[in-house]
Amino acid sequence: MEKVMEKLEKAKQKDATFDRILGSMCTNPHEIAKKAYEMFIETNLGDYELFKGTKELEDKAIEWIAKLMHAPPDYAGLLTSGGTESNITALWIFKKLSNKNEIILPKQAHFSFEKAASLLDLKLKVVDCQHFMKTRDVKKLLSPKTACVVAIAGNTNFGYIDEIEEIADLCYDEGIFMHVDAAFGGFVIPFVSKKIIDFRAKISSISIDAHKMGMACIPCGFLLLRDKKWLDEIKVRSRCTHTRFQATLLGTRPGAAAAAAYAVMHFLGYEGYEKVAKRCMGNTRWLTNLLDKAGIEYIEPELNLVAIKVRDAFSVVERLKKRGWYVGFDEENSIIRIVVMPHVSREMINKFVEDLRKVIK
Ligand code: 0PR
Repeated sequence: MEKVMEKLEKAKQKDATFDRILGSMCTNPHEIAKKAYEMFIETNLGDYELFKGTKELEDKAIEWIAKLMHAPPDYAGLLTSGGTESNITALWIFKKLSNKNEIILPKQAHFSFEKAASLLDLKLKVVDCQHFMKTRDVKKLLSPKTACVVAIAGNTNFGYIDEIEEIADLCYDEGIFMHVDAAFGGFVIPFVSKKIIDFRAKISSISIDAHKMGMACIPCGFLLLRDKKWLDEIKVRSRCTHTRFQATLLGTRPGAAAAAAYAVMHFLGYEGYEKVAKRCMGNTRWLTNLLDKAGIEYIEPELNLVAIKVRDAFSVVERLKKRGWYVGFDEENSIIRIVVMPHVSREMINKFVEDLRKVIK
C-alpha cells in the first residue's frame, strides 16, 4: 500500500494546482462537496432502486437548480456528467421530437456541439457573429429543416450572453426548439446580471454545470427540459438493473456527484452563491483595472472572464507557462483567456499581471 501511495503522491506532484490555474472553468470543489463525495463514493444512480437516499439527494439538487432557473411545473431535470453530456442529450431529444436535423448555433459555441453533430448526424449552421449571437442573424439561417437553435449564456471565449429572450420568442413563433448552454453562466448570471436566460424566456431546455461555478465535484452538470414528456424520446427499458427504466446517456452514474452538488447547494444557498459570483465579478474588475494601468488591451467583460488581446497568443501562453501560469487561449481571435473562478484571488491576479507585463514587453 505504501509503495502505491508513494506513486500516487509523485503523480499528484506533476499536476498543476489551482493557485496557478487561470484559464480553467473548473475550480477547487467546496469542502462540503468533497466530504459528501467521499461519503457516497460507491453509489450508482444508474440503478437508483439500490440507492434510494442518493436518488433523493439527486432529486433535491435538481429541484434546487430548477427553482433557480424558474422551471415550469412540468419540467424534467437530469443530473449529467457535465456540459458535453447535457448538450448532446438536449440535441438528441430535439432531433427525435422534430424529426429534423439542422441546428443553428453561434460561432462561439463550445466544441461539444461538434461531438453532438458527429454522433447524431446533425448539420450545424453556424452564425458568424463576433462576440455573441443576435436574433436577426438567427432569422437568416432558419429553414424548414431547423430542429433547434442553440444560444450560449456565458460563452467559452468571451463570457458573453447571446440574445436569449428575443431568440426564444423567435423560436417559439416558428415552432422550433431552443436550447441554452449555460454550462458556465448558469451559476453566475442569475446573481450578477439582469439578463433573462432561463425558463422565464420561451426556451425549451438549459444546461448548467455544477462542476464549474457551482463548486461541486467533477463530473456534475444539469439539463433541464420544459416538458417531462420529452424524456420518453430517450427512455429505454433497463433489463439488468433493479431500476426498470433509464432516460440518460450514461448507464452507471456517480451518486457521489449528486451528493456533492446537493451538499454545496444547501450549505451555501442562493445567497451564498450570490456572494461568490459577486466576489468573482469584483476580482474581474480588479484584473481589468490592473490591465488598464499596464496599458494592456482586453475585451470588456460581461461576466467573470477576461479575454486579453495579445499579438501571438500561442507564444504568450508558452512564455506564461514557463513562469508557472496556465491560461486559456484562442489563436483565431488572438486572445488569452482568464476565467476569474472562485479560487482566483487578488493576490494571484497581482502576480499574474506583473508577469504578463514582462512576457509581452
Ligand atoms: N459549454 C460551455 C459554454 C463550456 O464552456 C464548456 C466547457 C462546455 C459546454 C462543456 O463542458 P464539459 O467540459 O463539462 O463537458 N468549457 C471549457 C472547455 O472545456 C472549460 C474548461 C477549460 C475547463 C479549461 C477546464 C479547463 O482546464 O473548453
